[in-house]
Amino acid sequence: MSEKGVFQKIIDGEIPAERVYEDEEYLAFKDIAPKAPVHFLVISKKHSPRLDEMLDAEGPEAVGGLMAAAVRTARHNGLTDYRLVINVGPGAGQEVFHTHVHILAGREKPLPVS
Ligand code: D5M
Repeated sequence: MSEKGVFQKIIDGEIPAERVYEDEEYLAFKDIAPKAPVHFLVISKKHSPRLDEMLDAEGPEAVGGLMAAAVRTARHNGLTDYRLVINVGPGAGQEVFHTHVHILAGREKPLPVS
């Protein structure tokens, strides 16, 4: 069995995170190294390493569900204008292999995340 990843440890409460949204299926928390004044990460509690694998294993509903959770997180935190970023694969800058959506806000043109 593979070692538990950092985001799974956050879900399980084994390492701290500043939670900004949570429901039965999804969790959002502040990025530890923010690239914009507001920088949240949104994850599904059901582990999937990367977005393309999520699509293959769980179907488009899972991908749509994650995006909807990102919008709910933004609304829940009073954001109306923000950028959503998903890095898919190490060549695109993905470092944590638990599919996540970055929410970036508070700067006119948030920088790419990588
Ligand atoms: O983004 C992975 C992101 O995960 C990166 O912006 C840092 C963030 N990160 C890593 N560890 C933590 C913890 N422990 N709390 C909060 N945020 C964290 P990627 O798209 O994979 O490059």
